[in-house]
Amino acid sequence: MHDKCGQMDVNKMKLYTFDVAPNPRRLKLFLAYKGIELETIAVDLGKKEQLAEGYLAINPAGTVPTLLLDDGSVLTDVIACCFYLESQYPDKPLFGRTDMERARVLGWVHKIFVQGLMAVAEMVRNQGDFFKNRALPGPRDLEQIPALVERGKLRLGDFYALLESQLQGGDYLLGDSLSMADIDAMVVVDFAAWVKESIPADHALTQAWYERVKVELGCL
Ligand SMILES: N[C@@H](CCC(=O)N[C@@H](CS)C(=O)NCC(=O)O)C(=O)O
Repeated sequence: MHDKCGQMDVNKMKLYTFDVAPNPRRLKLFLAYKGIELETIAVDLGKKEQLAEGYLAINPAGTVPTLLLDDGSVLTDVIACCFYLESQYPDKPLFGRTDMERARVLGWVHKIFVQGLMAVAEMVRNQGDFFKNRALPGPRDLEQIPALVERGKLRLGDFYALLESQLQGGDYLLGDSLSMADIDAMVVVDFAAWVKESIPADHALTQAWYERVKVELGCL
């Protein structure tokens, strides 16, 4: 829907999501920080609602979140949803203020997804009954590979080392202000708690950063 000035009314969007899962949580924290309210429809992953025919017709990948725009466009990746919403709601920027800052935030968001979130996902999904035959998200059944739990743990250790090293440069991952990179990295730390992993005790900069970001995002 467009208003009289031809602007798209972004509040007519619908968000399909399941707040406790890590990717939806990235988006939830982004929305909360920026004060964006959207109509939200819960897709219960515990009940495998993401695999229901009706939902797959909207997002064939069978993942959450999915952002459905008023014109029928669909965005199925957190980074795409956030990047789009940032352009519609520029206040309290989470992707920097200049082209170079935007590029740096995107680079870190990518790194955190691949090296952090995927490392923990390897650990979470390749053990236990809940993810039996569901080792990757989406409609395809895939067997667990227990060796990936150990590999995920090693990768997570490298990820924590990366955070500690980056935080030598400032209070936040990209200098002196909060960005999407901080939200994503905090979500990875909390996701790792699902498999009883935490920030190593000797990573003082990361410990302090985690507490700071939690307060700033109202996650107490
Ligand atoms: N490409 C998506 C990935 C989203 C994703 O993997 N979401 C998980 C929840 S964290 C999911 O929907 N899992 C469904 C399943 O396990 O079948 C994004 O970046 O947002």
